Amino acid sequence: MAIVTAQRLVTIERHIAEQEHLHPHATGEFSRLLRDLLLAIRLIAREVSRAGLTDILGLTGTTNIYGEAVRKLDSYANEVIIRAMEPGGHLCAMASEESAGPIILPPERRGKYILLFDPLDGSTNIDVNVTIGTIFSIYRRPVEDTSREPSIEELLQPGCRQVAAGYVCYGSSITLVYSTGRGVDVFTYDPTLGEFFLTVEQLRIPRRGKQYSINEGNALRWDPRLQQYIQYLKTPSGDGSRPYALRYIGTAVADVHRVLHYGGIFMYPADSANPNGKLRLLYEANPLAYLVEQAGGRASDGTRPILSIQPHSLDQRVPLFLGSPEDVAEAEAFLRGEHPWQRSAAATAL
Ligand code: P6P
Repeated sequence: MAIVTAQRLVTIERHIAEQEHLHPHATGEFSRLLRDLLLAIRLIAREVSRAGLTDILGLTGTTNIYGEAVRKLDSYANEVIIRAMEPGGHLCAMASEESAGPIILPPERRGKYILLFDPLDGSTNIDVNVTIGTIFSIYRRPVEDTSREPSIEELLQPGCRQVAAGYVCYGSSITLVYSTGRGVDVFTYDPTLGEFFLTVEQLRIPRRGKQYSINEGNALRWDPRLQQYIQYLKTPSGDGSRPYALRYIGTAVADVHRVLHYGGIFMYPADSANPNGKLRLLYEANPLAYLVEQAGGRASDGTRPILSIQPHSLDQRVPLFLGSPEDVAEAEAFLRGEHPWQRSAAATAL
């Protein structure tokens, strides 16, 4: 499916302004929130692009709340986003995968939005120049009352309540992909101008792809029906639609970015060692699922739509299957044990 590149010379600021009049209750506050976030993204992009030249690679010598080693760029990105967003008065709260608990804004700077983010996804890839990313998710506060401190329940909204979500890929080029509920648009950063230009308008994911993305190193720990699905993808078919190619970068943002453009399926499933998978529902799965669905794709935990899941904690993990609608539906059929191939001789030979 041809990717329609944008024909207009539109910066993201112009795009946000154009979208603003489309929002039923546009007050400009949402636009200003996005502009504050863009400042943080520009600062992170600058540090990522010169990480090898400044003393910002490597470890901080500290660990995060999950006991994982924190890298300098992780910590930098987290601080930059928090500091860029605090003064604007658009948020009542924010929460980061890299922070111990939610950051509640004081009454004098308390707005109606909630920002959840993963400041730097794929940080184990930082020191070897492999694509990493920032993921963000924006909700409205259920009840606007600046006098009342936001409760944790207000941050635990299902992904279907997102008003916007996006990610940035810091790779061969710096790409911002975001949606405010009217499809997905892609912007490419020109560091010489400090501008994000619209490069793909209304991105649509192919109905089916020919690539699958999963960490095969965990294969022996998978559910047998998932093993059957992966074997099915590897088994040549008469019509040439299989085998699929395996592509796995180890940064969810990068793997999902490829699936959004080329189609196919990205999976981080549960396994015998990780009963809920590895990826965070609020900071990774929800924003990525929102974008994939806005592009015409499908995202589930293997049985339920990701965006329908009621979160019970900020850092909960969830199995993730997302990508082309036909591929994800096929994976779900295998997980239910209902795919015809599972009854064939090939499958029983496993
Ligand atoms: P594994 C990066 O650390 C991350 O959180 C995701 O971006 C990525 O998809 C996943 O972990 C990779 O995990 O276990 O395959 O190394």
